[in-house]
Amino acid sequence: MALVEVKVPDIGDFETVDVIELLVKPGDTVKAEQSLITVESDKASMEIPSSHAGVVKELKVKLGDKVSEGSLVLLLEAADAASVGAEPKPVSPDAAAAPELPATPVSAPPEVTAAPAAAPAPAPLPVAVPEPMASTAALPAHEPTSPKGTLPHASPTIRKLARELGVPLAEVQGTGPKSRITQEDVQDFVRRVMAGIATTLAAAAKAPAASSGAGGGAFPGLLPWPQVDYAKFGPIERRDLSRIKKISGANLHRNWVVIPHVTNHDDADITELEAFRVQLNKENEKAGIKVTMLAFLIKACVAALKKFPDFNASLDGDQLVVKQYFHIGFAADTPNGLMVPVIKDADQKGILQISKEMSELAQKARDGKLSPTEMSGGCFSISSLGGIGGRYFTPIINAPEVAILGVCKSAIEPRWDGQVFQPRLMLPLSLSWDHRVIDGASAARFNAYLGQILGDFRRVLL
Ligand code: CAO
Repeated sequence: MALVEVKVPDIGDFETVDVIELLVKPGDTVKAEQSLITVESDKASMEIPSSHAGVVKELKVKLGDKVSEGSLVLLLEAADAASVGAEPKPVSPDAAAAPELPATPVSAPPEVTAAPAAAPAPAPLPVAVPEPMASTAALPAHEPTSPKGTLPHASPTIRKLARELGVPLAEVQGTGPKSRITQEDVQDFVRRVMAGIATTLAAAAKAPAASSGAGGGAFPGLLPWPQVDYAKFGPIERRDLSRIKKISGANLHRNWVVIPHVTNHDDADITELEAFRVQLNKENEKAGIKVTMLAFLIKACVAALKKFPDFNASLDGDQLVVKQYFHIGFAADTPNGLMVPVIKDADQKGILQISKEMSELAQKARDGKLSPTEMSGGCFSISSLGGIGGRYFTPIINAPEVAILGVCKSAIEPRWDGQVFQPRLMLPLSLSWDHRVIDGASAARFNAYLGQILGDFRRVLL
C-alpha cells in the first residue's frame, strides 16, 4: 500500500476552474479512472479521474475551491503499488453530450461536458396519468414533457446514472450551480415519478368506494399552479379563506375529481303549482310559514327517489347501498360559504312542516349554528338558485350521494299546446348524476318523472 497524491491533470486551455461537485469522500474505495470531483469553467465542466485504484484517505479540495493543473485533489491509499505513477486514462466522454475536448498535450483529458448557454427551462412534473387501469403494467412510467434539443447541464457521472435509471435528463430541474443537474436531482426525479404512480394507483384503487371519502390527492403530470405576482399588475388585498370554505372546498374538489359527473337539463311546467303555492302562502300568512318552491321540490324528489331507488343510494366498494329512508339535503348560501343542512324523513313530512324546518335550518346555517347531526345522513341534495337567477348549471354531487338536483329561476315561456302557444311558468332543472351508478336513460326518466309531478302535484299521491 502506498499513499498517492492525486492531482488535477492537464485541463487544456483552462487555467483555473471551480470545484462544483465532490464525487467521493474519505473511506470510499475507488477504481482507477473513476471520477473524483467535477470542476467547471465558464465554458465547460469536467470530471477529474483517479490515477489509481485505492481508498480515499483525505480530500484536499472542497466545494467552491479554485483549482488548476497540478492542484492536489486527494490522498489515496493505492491498492496496487505497481500502478503507482501510472498516467490517468482518459474517460470516454458521454456520447449524448460530448462537446469538443480541450486540447490535451500532456496527459489524458478529464471527461468534459459543455455547459449550456442558459439553464434549461424548468421541467414540469412527470406525467403518469393512466386511463382506466387493468394493471400496473398499463401504467406509462413517464411521459416526456420537455422540449427536445436543449442540452442538460450535467456531468458524465450524472448522465451515466440517469441512463441506468432511465431518467430523461432534459426533464430534470437542476438545482446545482448554474442549474446543473446533481445526483440528488436525478434521485428526486425518480422519487417523484414513483410517488406519482403510487398516488395514481391509490386513487384508482379507492375511487369506486367514493363513500369512503378516498380518491383525492395530487395528479401527477399536471402543470404546476401558475405563480403570479398579482401586485405587479395592480393593487391587491389578501384574505384568508373561511374555515367553512376550506372544508367545503376540499369536499367539493374531491367529489368533482373522483365522481364521473354527467348533468341532464330539463324543464318542468310549474304554472299550476306556483298558483297553488301563492294561494297557500296567503292562507298561511298569519301562521308565519312561508312556502317556497323548494319545499315542493323536496317532496317531488322523494317521489322520484321512491320510483328510481338507485338515485337514493351510495357506492360502497363494489356494492350499492340503497337507502329506505329519505333524508334530503339542501344547499344554503351563508356569509361564510356553502352549507348543506338535511331534512330528515322528508317522506313523512308535509309541505308546511318541510317549509318550517327549512327556514329554521337555513337560519341556523347563516348563523353558523348548524350541528353536525343537522348536516349528516343525506340521501340526495337539492341546490336551488331559484331565488337568485340563472337558467341551468352543473351542481357537484355531494358524496357519498350519487345525484343532486340543481334548480334555477322559473320564467314564463311560450309552450305549444297543440293549437296555440300558451304562456307557461317553466322551472329549469339540472340533474347531476354519478355515471358509475346511474346511466343517462335513468337520469332522463328521473327528470321526466319529476317534471310530471311538478306539473301535476296530485301524482305525488300515486
Ligand atoms: N324560481 C323563481 N323564484 C324562486 C325560485 C325559483 N325556482 N325559488 C325561489 N324563488 C323565490 C322565492 O319564492 C322567494 O320569492 P319572494 O321573496 O317573492 O317570496 C325568493 O325567490 C327567495 O327565495 P329564497 O331563496 O329565500 O328561498 P328558497 O326556499 O328558494 O331557498 C335557500 C332557500 C336556503 C336554499 C336559499 O336561500 C339559498 O341559500 N340558496 C342558495 C343555494 C346555493 O347557494 N346553491 C349553490 C350551491 S353550489 O355553490
